[in-house]
Amino acid sequence: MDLKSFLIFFLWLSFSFNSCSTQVNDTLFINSGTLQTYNGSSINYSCFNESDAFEKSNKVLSYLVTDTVSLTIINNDNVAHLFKVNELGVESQLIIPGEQETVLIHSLNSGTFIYHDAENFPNHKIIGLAGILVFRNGNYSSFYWNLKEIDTVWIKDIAENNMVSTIYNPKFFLINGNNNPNINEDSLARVTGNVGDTIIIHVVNTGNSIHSIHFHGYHLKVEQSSEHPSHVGRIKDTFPINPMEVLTLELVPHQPGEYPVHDHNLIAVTGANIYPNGMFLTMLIEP
Ligand SMILES: [Cu+2]
Repeated sequence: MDLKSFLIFFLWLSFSFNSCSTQVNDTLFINSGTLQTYNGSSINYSCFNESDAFEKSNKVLSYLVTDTVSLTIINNDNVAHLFKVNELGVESQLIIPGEQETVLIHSLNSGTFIYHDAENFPNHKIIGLAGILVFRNGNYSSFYWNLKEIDTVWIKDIAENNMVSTIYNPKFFLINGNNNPNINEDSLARVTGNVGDTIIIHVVNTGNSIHSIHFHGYHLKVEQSSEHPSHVGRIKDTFPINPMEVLTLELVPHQPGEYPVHDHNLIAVTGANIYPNGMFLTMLIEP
């Protein structure tokens, strides 16, 4: 490219970037609270929430690829935290208790990402601090699954000694902090739509175990796989996902009905050894 063409290209690039980029301001609050299990125990848990009220699910951050996001993270906890998105090179300053930090986030490509607390890693992630970040090309029907299993002994070990026992034995299996049967009340998780719709499911694994999601009734297409880019385009019904991996899946339902979707690793459809529980919900597709 000669100098003149380069300058024209550069001016075009600056113009298109400036004219399309939108500044978006957003806020996350780091809160600590408790998760209630179905069998009555309370688990200490922390999340990135949208207000200073503790919620058991990390806020889904969803933006357009044309957005430049100024995200302020407020630490309501009594220990320091650090906000990080590995794939986008985003990392905050250390956020000390009672203080806040702001990061700028921008992605040239659409996709699903994990944001998490990188301070005292992985302990702060284990106690809950990891959520879904999406950059999208437009508005479409989207659902969000943050898969995470919980070993209550590890949570207690971290609270008391800031370290974990060597044996990992999770008993609770959650999607967005919920488990079967109440999981179907989570409108971010429960897939609903009509035959012929294009439905995107953003799946992240913020736990420590491998999960393998099995869809009944439909085959889905891999749109993005952070660990296995060569799987993009594959159409199938079971999707293994490693810890800290993300998947973007496309579903175009060909038939109406209510079909189950669940972890094929069957320990994950239990809760404290009782079945059915855990990562097990249904999809409702109307004609
Ligand atoms: Cu199945």
